[in-house]
Amino acid sequence: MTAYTPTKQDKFSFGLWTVGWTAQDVFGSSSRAPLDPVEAVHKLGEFGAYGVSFHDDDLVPFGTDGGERDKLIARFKEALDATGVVTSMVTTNLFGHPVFKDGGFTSNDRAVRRFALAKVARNIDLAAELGAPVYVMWGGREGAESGGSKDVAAALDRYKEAVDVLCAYVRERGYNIRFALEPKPNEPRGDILLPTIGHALAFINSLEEPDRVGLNPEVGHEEMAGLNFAHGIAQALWHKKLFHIDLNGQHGPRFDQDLRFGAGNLRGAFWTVDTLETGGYEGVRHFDYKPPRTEDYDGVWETAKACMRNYLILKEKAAAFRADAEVHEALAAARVDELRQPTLAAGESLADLRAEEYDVEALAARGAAFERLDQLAMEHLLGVR
Ligand SMILES: [Mn+2]
Repeated sequence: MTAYTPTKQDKFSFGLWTVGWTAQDVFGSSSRAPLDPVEAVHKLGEFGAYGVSFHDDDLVPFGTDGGERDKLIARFKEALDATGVVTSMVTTNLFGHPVFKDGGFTSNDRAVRRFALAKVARNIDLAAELGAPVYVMWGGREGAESGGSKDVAAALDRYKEAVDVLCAYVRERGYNIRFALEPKPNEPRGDILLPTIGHALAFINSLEEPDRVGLNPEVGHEEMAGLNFAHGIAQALWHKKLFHIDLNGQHGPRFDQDLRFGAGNLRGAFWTVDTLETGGYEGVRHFDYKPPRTEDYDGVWETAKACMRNYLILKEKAAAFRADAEVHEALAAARVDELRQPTLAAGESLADLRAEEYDVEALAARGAAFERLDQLAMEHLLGVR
């Protein structure tokens, strides 16, 4: 249906590592041949994507230097120019190479930490050159499998040191780049530092330049921890820290499935889109998923198109829910607007509340009327309203 055809105004973006994942997993080798980043840009542009994102190593294989590196970057830029696709985000791979087996910023090995910072700084220069407004930090290897191996307080000191040093670098260079931390509870490490949106928000408050740093929450990462993603991003928005987002699908607490957006927890995806569309989020709608190992490249492109299509379908459903007169009645019956009213009136103090007579039994007997409201949302999602 043409109504769900994405355009650049929808601001959809994909990691090169998503469609380019060759599908090796813990139990098996690659099921797809490597994808040329230039082909990925052309395909995604053709489908209506606005941007692409990449890890340094997605574009320039680890260890490639000098003239070869320049050549790879130059042909990538040509693809961007030819398609009008922009670099919407850049990040660093501090997890793939065995040198990062105990992390990058928080490795016990100081020499590894120094190499990690140098690797990030080099790639920040490339991000600035390509005009990427957001630089993501996913510390997938920053963590531990065992209790005694990691001094968590020292690790957080080093994490803070790394982010502070990089904030200062961006400021000194005059780069128009903001950082976004990506929380994840586990996988590949047994336990990862900054495991949830809440942990990362608290960490940001300890930084030297907290205004330069926000979040890049991912649907599956929060749902792996059994958390409500829509609530998580609503809180991130409340703190003005939702700098970027990773959309994908997950079936509850289990391994990181990285399904296409909309698969897995469909009701969660509905509220996620509703929160993004009504909560003042202005960044890209970025997909970070992995086309399943079963698929060839025809299947890969189906999943990429489906991520955008599912977002647009859910956006339409959420808007219809918000415009429905019966929903307005149900919202009023559920006192949803009343929560926006301050608990104390202007000029009142706690003494006024203590002096008031409350009919507690009557208040307790009052129904909340939430189920009718939720059923209306479900019926919009099911397509019967
Ligand atoms: Mn991600």
